[in-house]
Amino acid sequence: MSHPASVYPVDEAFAAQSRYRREDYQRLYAESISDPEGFWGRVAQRLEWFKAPTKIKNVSYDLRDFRIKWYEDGELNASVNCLDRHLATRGDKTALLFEHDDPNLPAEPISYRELHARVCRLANALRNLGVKKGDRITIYLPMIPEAVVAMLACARVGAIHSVVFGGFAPNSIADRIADCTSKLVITADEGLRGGKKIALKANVDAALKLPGTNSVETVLVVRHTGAAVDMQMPRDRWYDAVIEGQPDTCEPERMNAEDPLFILYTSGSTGKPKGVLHTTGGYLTYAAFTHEAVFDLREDDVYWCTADVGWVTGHSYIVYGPLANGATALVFEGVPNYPDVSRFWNVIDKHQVTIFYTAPTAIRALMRDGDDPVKKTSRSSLRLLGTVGEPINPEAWRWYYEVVGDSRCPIVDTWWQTETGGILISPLAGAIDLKPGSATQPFFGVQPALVDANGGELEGEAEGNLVLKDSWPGQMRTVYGDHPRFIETYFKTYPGSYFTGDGCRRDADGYYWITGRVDDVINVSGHRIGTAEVESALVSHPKVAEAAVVGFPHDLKGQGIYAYVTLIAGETPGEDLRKELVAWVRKEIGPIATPDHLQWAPGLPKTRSGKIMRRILRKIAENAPDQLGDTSTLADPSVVDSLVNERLGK
Ligand code: 6R9
Repeated sequence: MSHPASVYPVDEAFAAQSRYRREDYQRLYAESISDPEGFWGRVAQRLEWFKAPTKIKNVSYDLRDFRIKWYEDGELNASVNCLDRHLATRGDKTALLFEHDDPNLPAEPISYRELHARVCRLANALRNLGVKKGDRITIYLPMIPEAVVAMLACARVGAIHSVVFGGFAPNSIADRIADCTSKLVITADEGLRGGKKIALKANVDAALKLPGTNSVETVLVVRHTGAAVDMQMPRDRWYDAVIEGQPDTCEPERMNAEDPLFILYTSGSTGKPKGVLHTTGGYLTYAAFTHEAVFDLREDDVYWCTADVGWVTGHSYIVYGPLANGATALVFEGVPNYPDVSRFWNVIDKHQVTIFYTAPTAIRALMRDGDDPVKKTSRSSLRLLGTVGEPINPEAWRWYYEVVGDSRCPIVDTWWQTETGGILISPLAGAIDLKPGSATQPFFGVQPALVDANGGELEGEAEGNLVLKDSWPGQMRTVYGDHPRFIETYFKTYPGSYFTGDGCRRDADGYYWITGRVDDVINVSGHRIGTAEVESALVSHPKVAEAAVVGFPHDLKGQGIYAYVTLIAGETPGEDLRKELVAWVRKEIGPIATPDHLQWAPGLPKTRSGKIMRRILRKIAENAPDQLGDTSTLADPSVVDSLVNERLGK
């Protein structure tokens, strides 16, 4: 590297109190690799099992004999681990601390005892509605306590939840319902974010009019804003009414460790989102253990992860990890800039938050407003900061460290994926020196490697594609309903390894620096959007003949969405149509997929075999026409000139 990255050595005061110090990390990491059975067998003892596992790891990435199983003869229930287990010792401890969108509404602390009762009531209601072990339930809720209650109630009765982010539009909801044939949907009248209302129930109504959604028998509606909504009887039921009078205890379903816990849809290289399936024993063990180790959790911490439960970060590090650990987790309905840009810091002071975990995109946005909105708050309760979702640029890292954390709090930059269930590469703050922009070192049991395009492993200082050479308990087990796609996507590119889809550099100290996706996935504000999804939304518009979508560097979002659109013959490009197409994509997929740029393309650069050359489109979008590289293999190289001229406004 031309200029060595700065190093922030382990803070000795922090290390003195932390769970893992340098020598612990080295010793335990070595143990976890040389004796995975012994290591993960011991870790699993942190959970409460109906039947403790005797078989720990049963994994083969060999395509002729492929299997991923952890704790396969163990039996447990995730909700028991997150609730019942704490009643004797932590019954009155706050499990969830709910902070409304509106800062003037009182925060609501929910104790472990109360949360247990709420989950049991809903679980009983679900059973009464005919829900059985293995049934799929779609949850489309705002960030309110009922979202957590709904997830845990599913887990209690053995139903597989599929949480759909509240920012998705009816089409996306319908696709996700159809793919897993959900029997029941849990939603709310409306969501509320930054004072703006989101018509959740109306979106569900629209989704259920779309083909493929007949499996849904019941829609439970949480009354949240109190807005009037259409209730279609007997399908739609008020949440309050169905839990009314239900007992506050409920027999948990005995689940095998490898029984599914949830499905979470995520974007991949192809048009159709993948239903990432996680199972019970391995996932919960991994979420709980990583949460405790990476965040250096202590009994009296007030832990706040700003993610939404619609994403995997919300699943593992708002719900399952923290609650399995008996922690106090803040649940925040709002947004960072409402009612003003001090909201995060005010909430931290108000609830004396000690651990704060957010996304680089939020940090960059808040950094733009300067130091004053931060400095007028105290933040003295904070002791550890974290980031997740995308690479953090060193400038934002330093601002987070110096201004938000007053140069007192270590930052854990945690790299992981929906597929991995939990954090795989991250500092342990008492053990590993920090470097701004690097996720640093692998967690226990995790074996990252870098490979070149031919699959050859790169040693030492190198840059390549990031693979993982062995399994960990939190690994996804399949793509719901499409096991061949699971194998194809993750295990065929580099035989014998799991392919992450990320590019990565390893420096001379063995630190890992994620460089971003190497597939056709765009990371917009930490959310994964498949280029193919946006393309198919665009071409479904009657005036569009063809579309190509790429990512481009964006100051706030990390990456933005850049769409090239070819209209059908006879249609004229214009500002109105541009707006119409952008609105169309929002309507088809949801606001998170809104294109930032839409450029008219009389033609797209294609190879002679008709493949769109995205590499070239990316360079044009980046405004780097001098870096287009070889265009001689194109069927019609002149297409490129016209796109470049249009981009440069010539
Ligand atoms: C947890 C989550 C996964 C993709 C992943 C990578 C990017 C996540 C990162 C990071 C650099 C980090 N990513 N954390 N890149 N540094 N600390 O975000 O899951 O939504 O599935 O996204 O996000 O590209 O492959 P998911």
